[in-house]
Amino acid sequence: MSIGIGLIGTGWIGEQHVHRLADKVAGAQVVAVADIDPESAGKVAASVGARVIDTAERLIADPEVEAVVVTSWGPAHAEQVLACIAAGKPVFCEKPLITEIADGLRILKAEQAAGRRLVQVGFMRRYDAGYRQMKRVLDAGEIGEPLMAHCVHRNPNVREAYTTEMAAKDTAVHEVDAMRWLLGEEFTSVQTILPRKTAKRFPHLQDPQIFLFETASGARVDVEAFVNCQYGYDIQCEIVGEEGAVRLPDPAAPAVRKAAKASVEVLQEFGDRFADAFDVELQEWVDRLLGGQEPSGPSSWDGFAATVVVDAAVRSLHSGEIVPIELPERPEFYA
Ligand code: NAD
Ligand code: ISE
Repeated sequence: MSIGIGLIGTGWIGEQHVHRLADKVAGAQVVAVADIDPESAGKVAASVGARVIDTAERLIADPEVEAVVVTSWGPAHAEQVLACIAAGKPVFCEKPLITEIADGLRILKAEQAAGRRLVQVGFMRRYDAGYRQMKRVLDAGEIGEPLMAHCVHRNPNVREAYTTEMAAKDTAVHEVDAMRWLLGEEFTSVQTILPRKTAKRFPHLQDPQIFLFETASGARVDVEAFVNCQYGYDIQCEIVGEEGAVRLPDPAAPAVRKAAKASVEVLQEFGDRFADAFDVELQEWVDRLLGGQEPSGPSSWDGFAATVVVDAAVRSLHSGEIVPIELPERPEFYA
């Protein structure tokens, strides 16, 4: 048994997900792709024997497409997800679910009106083995009540099109989701702190940035986003509780001892660091759909809440002030 998948947006991650779905995920068949760049769509479609459909709207309506993966650029996500909900088709949407808060409210309303969960958001860290181990330790109460968390998100470098606001919206948004999930509570305020800028950046960019969050229980979470660190793709996380601390393990790698040094390779790409997490994320999504179940991963509410949080971080970036984070009450539908 397999499910027919249509994918919208055949860029960097779209192409990776197409191959993941075609070659690794059991029970998935990529039947069609769409992209505003027909050349890109044609190339990716040909590599897996899928059809090219000329618009996202027609792909969503296509009878062979039973579920949709959205990997277009962020500002296009909301309308494409809303069209999937209107068509009653499950949709896996890469982060961010939305770029405008008003669109998030429209998605929450439409999905609740549909009466069942149709949307899953691509926050893949929830599927990473190391983060899942941390979650088990926290949920078992092994370190007592969490008091503080220290997170590091470093990329070796970024494209010139990467803007200062993307440090929150595109990069630290992963920590926002991961920490909401690990701690099981919402953020209530944020302050964006701007350290000395690295010389190894495009001139328009403020890099690095530090986000200092407070949670509803008063825990503090600091997130360093440093996207031109040069040396590799490095994700660190430590949660400190009343009785102990838990730290995200680094990916397993052999330690080499040579020429008076002991060294471990640092990965260079997020595609490599989270390859297994992406596989598990899509496999679990497909398994749920094939089993006739609603998706169990990050929901529309999670996608909405993450954007509300990073939106406040961007306001703090501009004002320098501590900015309160005001989330409406979570609907029972997403409990
Ligand atoms: P990209 O620019 O390489 O690809 C985006 C593709 O979408 C392009 O081919 C573009 O032509 C197409 N597109 C844009 N608007 C469209 C529309 N209206 N209809 C159809 N196609 C459209 O970008 P990317 O790096 O692949 O990122 C895509 C999305 O995935 C972004 O939202 C990004 O944040 C997310 N992403 C997530 C992760 C992760 O770690 N989970 C990593 C990378 C990217
Ligand atoms: C990118 O969009 C991602 O999602 C990566 O996981 C992140 O590390 C990077 O900073 C973002 O630009």
